[in-house]
Amino acid sequence: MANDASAVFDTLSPAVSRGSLADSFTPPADSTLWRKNFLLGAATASYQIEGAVNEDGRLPSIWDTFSAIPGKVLAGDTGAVACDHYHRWEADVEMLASLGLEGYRLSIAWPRVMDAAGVPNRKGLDFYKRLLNRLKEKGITTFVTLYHWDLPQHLEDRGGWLNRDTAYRFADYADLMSRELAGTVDAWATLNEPWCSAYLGYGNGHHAPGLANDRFATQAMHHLLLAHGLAVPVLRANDPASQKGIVANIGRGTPNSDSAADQRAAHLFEVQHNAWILDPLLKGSYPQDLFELWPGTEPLVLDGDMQTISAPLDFLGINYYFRTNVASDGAHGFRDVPLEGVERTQMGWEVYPDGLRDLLTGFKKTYHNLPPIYITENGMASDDQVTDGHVEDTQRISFLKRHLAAVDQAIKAGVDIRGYFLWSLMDNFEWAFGYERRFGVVHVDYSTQKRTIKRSAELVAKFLKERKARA
Ligand code: IFM
Repeated sequence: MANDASAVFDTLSPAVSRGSLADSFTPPADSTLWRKNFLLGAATASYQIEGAVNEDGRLPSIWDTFSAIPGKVLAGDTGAVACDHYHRWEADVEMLASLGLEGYRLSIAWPRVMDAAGVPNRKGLDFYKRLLNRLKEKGITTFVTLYHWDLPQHLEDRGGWLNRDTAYRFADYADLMSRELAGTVDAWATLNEPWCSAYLGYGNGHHAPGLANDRFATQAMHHLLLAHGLAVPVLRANDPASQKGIVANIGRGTPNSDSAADQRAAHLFEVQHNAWILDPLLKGSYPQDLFELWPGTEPLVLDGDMQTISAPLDFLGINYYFRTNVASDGAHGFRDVPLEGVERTQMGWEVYPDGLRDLLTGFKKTYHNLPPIYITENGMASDDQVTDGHVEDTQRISFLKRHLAAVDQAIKAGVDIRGYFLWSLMDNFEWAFGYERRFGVVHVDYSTQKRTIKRSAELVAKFLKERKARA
């Protein structure tokens, strides 16, 4: 599976070659991460890296519209060029392979592959066919997300995720993609982080399409989950050999004190962030305390919807970044109480690896039918600079090491975790934060599009090379 990483090792920075940091990154001998079948890869998403928004028949997405509105995205950035991956994909695949990364999670831009009447756009489809075929040639396992937030604008013009019909249009899109790409995709994820699409897009307006209404958020969430449920059997029929799943962002909420009220607040936080997604998928019902929190926000659910949504999954993708410390709030059940003196990233997010372990082990207890898990995103943003051709992203190295250790602990506690994807392969368009926040293990100079492999990626590659040699 892994490729010859010699291209990277020839250029390892001196300190890595000498060993100290490298030795400290390498997992202990008894770590489950040494298992050859534990997939280690990296992830990206279409709008965040592709650019070429007006090329080869791509239609506008809600993010093109939203980012063009002054004040919506930091520094007025847009994804119009991004990492120019649409033109540089071949070199980017070489880079991925040279790092020895075994898996690549990418997403398809819905507005690139079909028009408003559902007619396929051959040029857009061919881009993904070339990309996926090349990844297969390189022996890289492919995880493809159908929807990572770039809804075609023509669908938003008809109500977007507030319109039930969008769920059926999504199933048509899944049908086209799985007929066209069958055989090149190892795992399909229907949606990335429906919580974010619903709450940031329709609940508080921080993301496209920029609407802010609690009732909108819950209805959008229901339609997103319905879209997922409608797509799963379509994917199964068209591409039976692949795995089918969905990607959820999960949040750890810990109580600010031992008081019963704060304990309840932390519970409600996790209901709102986690059970809101996982209960409908795995239990076929919405958690009722959710609507007690926000009376009157129940979505309209039609007969049969919950059965559709809870279609069996082959895998569950989990994205984890930070924890939130919460206290009781008379009005809404919980409020965020940021802790002082804790380690934070460029996003201001607290670094809290135990949260990943604790959530995963908790899910195993709560959901008797928990499918195999892939950590489909984990990583951090830092203000990385290139100095003498190198990027010393020390905090990220430590972050990754500690989160991988948390994954190992969860596996040892009995959770079936099959792989881990770094977010992200390269610095990219971080939504409302534009290009300022750098999540990549590869640095991108946006003025030249030069890629520079950061120290963290070198160390991951070194570990993968060592693991391959031991196999
Ligand atoms: O960049 C995003 C990604 O698109 C979805 N998950 C969280 C990442 C970091 O914010």
